[in-house]
Amino acid sequence: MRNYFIWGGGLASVIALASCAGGGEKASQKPLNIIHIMTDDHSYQTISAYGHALGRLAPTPNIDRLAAEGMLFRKAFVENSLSTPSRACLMTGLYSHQNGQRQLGAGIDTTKTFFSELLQAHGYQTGVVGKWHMQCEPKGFDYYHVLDDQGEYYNPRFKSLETNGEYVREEGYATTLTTDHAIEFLERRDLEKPFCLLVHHKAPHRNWMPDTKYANLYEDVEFPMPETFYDDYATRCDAARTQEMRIADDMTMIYDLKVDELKDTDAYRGERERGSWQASIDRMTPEQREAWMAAYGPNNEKMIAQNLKGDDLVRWKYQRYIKDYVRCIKSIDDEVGRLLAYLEKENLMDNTIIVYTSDQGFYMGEHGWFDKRFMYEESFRTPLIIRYPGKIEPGSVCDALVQNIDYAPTYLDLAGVEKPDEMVGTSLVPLFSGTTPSDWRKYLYYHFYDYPAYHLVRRHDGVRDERYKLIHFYGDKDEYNEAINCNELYDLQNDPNELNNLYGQPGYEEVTERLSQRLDQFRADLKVDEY
Ligand code: SGN
Ligand code: CA
Repeated sequence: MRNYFIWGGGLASVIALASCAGGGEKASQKPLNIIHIMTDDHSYQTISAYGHALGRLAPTPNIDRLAAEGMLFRKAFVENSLSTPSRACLMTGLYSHQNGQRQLGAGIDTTKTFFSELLQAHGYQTGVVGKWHMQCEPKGFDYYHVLDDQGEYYNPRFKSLETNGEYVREEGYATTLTTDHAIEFLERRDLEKPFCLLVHHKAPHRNWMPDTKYANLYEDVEFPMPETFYDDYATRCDAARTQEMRIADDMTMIYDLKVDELKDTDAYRGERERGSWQASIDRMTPEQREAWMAAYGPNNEKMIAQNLKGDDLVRWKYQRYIKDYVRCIKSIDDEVGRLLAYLEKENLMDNTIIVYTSDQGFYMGEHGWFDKRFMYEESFRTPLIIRYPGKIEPGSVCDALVQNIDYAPTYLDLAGVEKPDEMVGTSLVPLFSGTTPSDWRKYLYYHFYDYPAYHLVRRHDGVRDERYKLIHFYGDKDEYNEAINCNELYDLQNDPNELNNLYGQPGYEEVTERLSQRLDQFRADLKVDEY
């Protein structure tokens, strides 16, 4: 299938004008451009604007600048905390069971309209760079320069119209190269038309490989472990006990934690781990490999000499994991800064809305975990920052419940394009004023389907309101686990760490009934076909 279009094709130039409310004469005259920056697995805990302890130790000044000049969303969520499903929500404005992309490797219904197609048809120049990861070709883009599947950190392969859709290796670090291609799109654009550009970084996805220039950054910093690191899952359903995403048990010494020196010992978890790691190292140029080993070698030797065991080893794992992760974030932040500097130089800051988000949240050791998938806050939530001069008050904060199905309607709204009837998400534009409309959604629906699969997180759906969350885990017995049909209820106000499952506890009958009814209503209204 080749659904992409030729660069600069002559299309109707129905362009949206930025409204002049507070925007000044200059902004009102220029068409509105859209830049959607989306990282992969970036936790809000590691963006300093969110005020978390990790973000304070590893600051992100350029991303913070977007928040200082725009709006920080503190209750932004995904519908299905996994890459391809999340990207399908972004492109279609539909829930997973509606757009077909329920699991990581299966599904997109390509007959569904992508917002990029509608923007393109209304005169926007559209581009996507970096991690596309949809299970179909880029659809509705004049320009694409995308990574193969998850992409690689070093010397990754990209495909584009220029390579006739063939993947070609490019030398460099993924985060930098992705920004290069974003700037390339901007350089080549038709100055007469507005643009919409999706800048989708691979970082900080597993296995968290930093640029060699940052391989030693934060080495002497001790990052605090989250309060819930040693969660014993006492009040929960079995799902929390049977997952395979624990830092202590499931994070691997070689591929994840980069102790190359152990690859010929009993520490490696089999050929898959060794193979994945070897492939990452083999991709490097001799210079990159040398710089890499120069940074990791001495630190690894130091750790090996200590012969760490038990909890000491777990704590070392945590430090190595967080450090590599925030090293990747450092490059992301630099490259956001480079993109902003380019927009400034090109005088595009006034008439471009800039959105910063991630395809989902991530566990930074909360509940002992890495990865995502669960409906607990750290992975259900995602960072979201929007800068829109003249329309959004600098330094503002939004606490309305928003979700990744809302991006497509928002971008259509900003471009003055009517939202198709089937799109279920809601435009975020009314929130930009700083006041939440009284009829704004009071409940969010979540649904995770990717089981049995990597990390073995059971299927579940649920609802969340301002204060409470109800989760229902379901599934038959299989070769990995017993059958599950189990509920959890959390009071996020009194128990923000979600440690105390209140389902079935006396005193919670009313709230349980209310949330159960709402969950049933979502399932019926949205025609959900499994739960
Ligand atoms: C890979 C990772 C998993 C991760 C999925 C989904 N394993 O399979 O840890 O959960 O991607 O991530 S790895 O050994 O290949 O690194 S997602 O961001 O694409 O949803
Ligand atoms: Ca992801």
